[in-house]
Amino acid sequence: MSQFNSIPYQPYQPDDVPEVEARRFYETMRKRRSVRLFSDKPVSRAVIENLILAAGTAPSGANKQPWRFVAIQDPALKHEIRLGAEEEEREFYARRANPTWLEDLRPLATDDSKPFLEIAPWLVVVFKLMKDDNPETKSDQVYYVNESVGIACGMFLTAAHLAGLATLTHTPSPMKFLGKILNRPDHERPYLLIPVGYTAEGCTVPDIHRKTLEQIMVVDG
Ligand code: IYR
Repeated sequence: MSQFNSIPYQPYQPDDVPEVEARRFYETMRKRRSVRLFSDKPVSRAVIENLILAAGTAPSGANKQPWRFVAIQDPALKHEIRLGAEEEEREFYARRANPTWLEDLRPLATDDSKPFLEIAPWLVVVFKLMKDDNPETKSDQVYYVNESVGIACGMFLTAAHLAGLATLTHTPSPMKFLGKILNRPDHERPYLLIPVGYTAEGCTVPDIHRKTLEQIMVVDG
C-alpha cells in the first residue's frame, strides 16, 4: 500500500456535452493572436495574480512545479528590460540569425525595436527552476522542466485570452540579462517574456494562417 493518501476527485462539469464545449472553446481560442501593439491601459494586479494562479495549475514532472513568474509593472524596470532586449535583438537581426531564419520572420515584420516592452502595463517573465527550491520537498531534483513550464505558459496565455487580454510570447535570445536585471538566483533560468495588456486602438496583426486539421492531425498512425 502506498503511504500517500488519495482523495476523491470531482471532475469539472461543464454545462454542455463535450462536442459543444470543445467546439466553443476552439472558436474562442482561434481568436487569440500574438500582439505587438499594446495599449498602456492598466491591468490590475488581481488579474495578473489570477493568470499566474491558473498557470500554476499546470501538470509538472513529479509535481515539482518548476516555475517562477516575475510580474513587472515598474516603468524603470520595464525600461531596463527593453534596453536589454533591444541590445540582444540588434545582435540577432544583424548577426545571430541565419538568412533562412530572417526570411521565415519576414511575414511577421519584426525588427529590433521593442516598444511594447515599455507600453504593455505588465511584463511577466517566466523562469524555469533548475532545482526545486521548495523547503517542503525532500529532494531538489526537477523533471521534464521544459515540458512542465511550456504547458504552464500555454495555460497562462489561454487564461489571459479568456480574460480579454492580449499577450506576446517574446524570446529575446539569449535571455540571461533578465536574470541579472531581476536579481534572480542562479537556478532560475529565463524561459519566456510575456507582455500582458490590452491591444492598442487600431492594432493590426500579420495576415498569417493556421494549418488545417488535416495537416496537423493523424488518426491511428
Ligand atoms: N526574438 C526576435 C525574433 C523572433 C523570432 C521568432 I522564432 C519569432 O517567432 C518572432 C521573432 C524578435 O522578437 O524580434
